[in-house]
Amino acid sequence: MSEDTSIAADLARPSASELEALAVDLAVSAGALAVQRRTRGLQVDTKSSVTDVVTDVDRAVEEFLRAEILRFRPADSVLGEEGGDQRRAASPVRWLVDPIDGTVNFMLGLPQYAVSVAAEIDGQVVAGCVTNPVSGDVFRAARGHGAYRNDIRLHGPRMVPLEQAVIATGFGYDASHRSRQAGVVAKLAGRVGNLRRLGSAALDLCALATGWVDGYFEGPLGEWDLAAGVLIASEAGASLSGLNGLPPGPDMVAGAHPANAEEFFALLVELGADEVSRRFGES
Ligand code: 2AM
Ligand code: CA
Repeated sequence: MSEDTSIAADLARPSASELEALAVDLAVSAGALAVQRRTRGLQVDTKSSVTDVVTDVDRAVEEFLRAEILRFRPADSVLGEEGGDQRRAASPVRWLVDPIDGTVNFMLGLPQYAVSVAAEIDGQVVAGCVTNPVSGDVFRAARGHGAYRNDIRLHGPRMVPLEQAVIATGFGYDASHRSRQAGVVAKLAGRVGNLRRLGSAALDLCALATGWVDGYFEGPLGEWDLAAGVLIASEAGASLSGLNGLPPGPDMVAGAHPANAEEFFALLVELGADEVSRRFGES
């Protein structure tokens, strides 16, 4: 390969650490934009149901992210919650962005929402950043290089028996699906230490990475909700699964300390968490 060709190949195939650095810049700037725009008031619309909301700020922040990605890396593809999949064949890199994860919290003013930015190479997530622009927390990871919260290395959740474990989960926007999810959670409540429902899947996964919760499960989610958070939790040392031997994905994400993950995942299957998630797609 000539020197010119190999330089071109390097540009087309960036390292995970380069993509992580760009993800951090993008997510931090986008978070600042969300906070600043919120002070001007919000225009709220609904999507799949009356409780599935989107604000003009979600759309503006996604537009900002798409424009910035294309400014730095014009050949890359971008998938975003509000703007859909914009495919370009020229680069192996695809970005997955959620401009605001926890939109209901954002609308209410509850300071638990995030910007999530992840980058895939050839379909594998290699870098990600989740920021909570109100608390100032910046969670990030590059595949093979560990996970960090504001430059503090993360080591994942505690190893505690399930009867002591604090488990986070989330509920969907469809009312009948939410009732079925609550049925699983009602049974789970008596089998684990306690429950948390914080309202942002991306931040829940970062809480798992940090050890602020001992376990997490939720499904279905959007790819943009989970891409960065799953990498951050995995790089911190948590075990992530989609249940029944499947990898974590939009149907289901579950995570815990490796030493009690199998027991936790088996309990979720026993309680029907996987069925509830799957049935949502059929309803
Ligand atoms: P959002 O705020 O970006 O919409 C709430 O439990 C969490 O799950 C939030 O991260 C929310 O993302 C996400 N969520 C809830 N229902 C969802 C659905 N049907 N599809 C995708 N994400 C969903
Ligand atoms: Ca969102």
